[in-house]
Amino acid sequence: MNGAQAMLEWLAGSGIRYLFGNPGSSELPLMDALVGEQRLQYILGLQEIPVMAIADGYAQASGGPAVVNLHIACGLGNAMGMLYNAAKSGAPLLLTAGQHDQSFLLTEPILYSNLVDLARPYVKWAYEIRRLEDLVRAVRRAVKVALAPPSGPVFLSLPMDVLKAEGEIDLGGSTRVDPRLRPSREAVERAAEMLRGAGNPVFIAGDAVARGDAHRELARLAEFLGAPVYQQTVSGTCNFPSSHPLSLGPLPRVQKVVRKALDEADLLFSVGADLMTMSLPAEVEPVPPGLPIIHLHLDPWEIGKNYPARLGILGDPGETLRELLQELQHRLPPEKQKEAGIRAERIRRMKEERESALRERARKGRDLIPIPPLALMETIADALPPDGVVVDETISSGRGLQTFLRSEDPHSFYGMRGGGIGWGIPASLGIKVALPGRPVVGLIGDGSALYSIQGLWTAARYGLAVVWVICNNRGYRILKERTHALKGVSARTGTYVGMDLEQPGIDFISLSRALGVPAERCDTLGTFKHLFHQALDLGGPFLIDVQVEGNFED
Ligand SMILES: Cc1ncc(C[n+]2csc(CCOP(=O)(O)OP(=O)(O)O)c2C)c(N)n1
Repeated sequence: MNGAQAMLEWLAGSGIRYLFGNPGSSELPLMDALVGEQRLQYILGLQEIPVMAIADGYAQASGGPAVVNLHIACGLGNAMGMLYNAAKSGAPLLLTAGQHDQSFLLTEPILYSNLVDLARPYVKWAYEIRRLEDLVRAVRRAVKVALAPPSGPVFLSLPMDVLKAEGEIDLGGSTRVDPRLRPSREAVERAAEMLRGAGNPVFIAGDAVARGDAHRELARLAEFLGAPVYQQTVSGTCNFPSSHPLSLGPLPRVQKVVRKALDEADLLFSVGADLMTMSLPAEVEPVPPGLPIIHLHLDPWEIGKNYPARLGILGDPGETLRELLQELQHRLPPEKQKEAGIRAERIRRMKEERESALRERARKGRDLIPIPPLALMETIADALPPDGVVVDETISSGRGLQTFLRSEDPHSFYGMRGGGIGWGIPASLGIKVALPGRPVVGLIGDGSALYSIQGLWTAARYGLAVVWVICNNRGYRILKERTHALKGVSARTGTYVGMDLEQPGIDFISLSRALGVPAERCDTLGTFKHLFHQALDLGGPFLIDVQVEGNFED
């Protein structure tokens, strides 16, 4: 066996079924070893942005690990933005890149760089394998580290001489670390005592809830205490079922809105959440000063990161919430249980009022041309099959989406945590590979789509039935809105430099068809509904270019 064959043998033997990549000459021993390999399918992306984001989507939706192979310095360089996104979402993935033969490195051959240094800021562990004897140990360790909580990408550089070297190789097994960490008895008792004393507790659910499959446990505790549940700002998954009567949806990245949501709380329970990712600084602090916080997370970095946690608990959300509920069931006196019931009823009514007000706003736009994005979001949410999976890179068009969506299970929604656009088209492909039985719909801004449009070809090549809805406002509306808010020259003149995608306009239909994906354009919600249903039934990839309103309200 040579190094490349040993690596594939180990991966296949550990149950890994896909290798996502884009090759170059330093990866050729690996490409050669893939010939005839039945257990591992190579999925080709036409540039490293799509490759990395496909792998990120796959890692998140499958639980990982995703395995990626890229081409040396510039291949890795192209992937950095999406590697950043994957690191932010804690995607368990093994990123590899070929390296030149080690005897050659000092001469600085073409495309050479120190790959470990390049990858290091965004991975949990980075290493260049120097000897064939170390290969299996390094791969096994890398996969273990990627999966162990807090999960995330790892990097291995694979010099060509190691991939080509031959020898006796003991493949051994693999190590998986059980992540279901339980907190101490004392921590559970203290948390129960704080929650018991609260008159107005508010919960924020983070991605660790969905990852740990703890919706049910969180719902039970929220019901028992009559606490509203918000999802963290910039959620990567569905952290709490949207139809639950205590679900008040995701917190927006707007400090003053978050502050309003938390102002009346007397206790904040952050369950597996990041407190809190914002886009721009603001004068208002989103968390009221002095608000007592219980912060539960599997990642110690997140606990008390920005706001002091009166009680920080390292633990698995599901395991901890189960114990906490048991403890509270012993402690909560009947009058407190009654108060919880009254609070729950108030929250349920508030949720209903908010939803019907938003539906009313959407309803007013249903017949307008161009389509107001809010009306489009309502239509999509209502037309989505119950087992549908939404991948969201709508940027400004998606406001209201999560209020309309009936996202029930952790896999029903995926959003971009990192903020590097170009993620949505390819991420939806990786999610489809991981969840082949579920309808996957990618909602993508026209600007974002163009960073990784080659991803469409991969869908056509491998028959991945994703439906993409391009929210086409012919520009970078979010940037226009934010420039406008500066109240400078743009706001006075209505001129926004570098934010229009017109003259020439971009023909998404030709672009999509050229890459092998059928596509149609529509201007009305009626046509959209028709096309959307057809696309969902097609059994192959499809792209709908929806012309939406590009102007924005002051
Ligand atoms: C890799 C990367 N480059 C640039 C940006 C800056 N950026 C943020 S949003 C945006 C425009 C998004 O346009 P579109 O997808 O059409 O959504 P819209 O704002 O029109 O809703 C840009 C360029 C970014 N976030 N990431």
